[in-house]
Amino acid sequence: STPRPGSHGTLITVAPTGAEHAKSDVPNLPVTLDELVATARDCERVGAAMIHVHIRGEDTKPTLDLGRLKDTVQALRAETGLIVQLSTGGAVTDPEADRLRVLDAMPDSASCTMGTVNFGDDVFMNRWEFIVELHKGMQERGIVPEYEIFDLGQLATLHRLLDQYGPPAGGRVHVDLVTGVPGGMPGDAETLVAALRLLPDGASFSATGVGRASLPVLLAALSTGGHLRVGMEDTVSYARGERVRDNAQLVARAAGLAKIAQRPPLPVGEVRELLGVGR
Ligand code: KMH
Ligand code: ZN
Repeated sequence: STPRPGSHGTLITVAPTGAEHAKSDVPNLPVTLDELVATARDCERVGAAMIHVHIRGEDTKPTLDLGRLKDTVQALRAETGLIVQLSTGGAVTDPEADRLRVLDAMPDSASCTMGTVNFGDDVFMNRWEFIVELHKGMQERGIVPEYEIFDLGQLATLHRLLDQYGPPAGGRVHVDLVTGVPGGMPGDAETLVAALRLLPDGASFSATGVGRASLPVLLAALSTGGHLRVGMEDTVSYARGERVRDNAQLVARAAGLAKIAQRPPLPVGEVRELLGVGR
């Protein structure tokens, strides 16, 4: 079969913070700008090329404050060579208007979830009209989307979006398969393979497994030409009974396994080409 785009090497994205873990439960979670920049530098050093960013306020709670988002993009650009992807998913409680406004921080890339999904005890809302607004907002601003897929039907929505509203900024389609969320698709190799059959032609993909799905999905992604997303947004346990020390520990493990799979971490320049991200 045709190799997937960029599949001679591996894009490693780090998702260091997320919106779900409380700093009080996970004291080593990066929540300040200094902590985020330090983590980003460490992760870049061991093989990450992109960072998926959720930020926190002074109170350590998730925020979509535009000024803070702009400062974060600027600091990450100044201090690292990483591709900066802001989350438009935010926290499950964030209003649509705030999530759309994230685009005004002008990141290189932004996440764009392809449908509503039960999310543990909560609901992560993504109405069709909202998805269209996000997609168009990114087209207008030249921001490259990463389409987040939590369940198989969301890939059908991605086809509908591209058919009706055309290709994203940058002209490439990149999908992140987020598995193992309670309410979404399970984190196992069989489900990953089922998802791949539904990808748009020529699309690249990364995969992530939440919690204990982390390693099985990482290995399945490596063996199917996919890319990787790892980080404390998705996993705070490194092994049974062992907490993650820091994000770089997860990136280093992913990079090591990617090398063993003969698909070493892609340098940022190649990832920019792969995703159609300029600078
Ligand atoms: N925090 C989740 C509700 C994204 O970043 O785009 C949504 C999420 C997806 O993390
Ligand atoms: Zn996220």
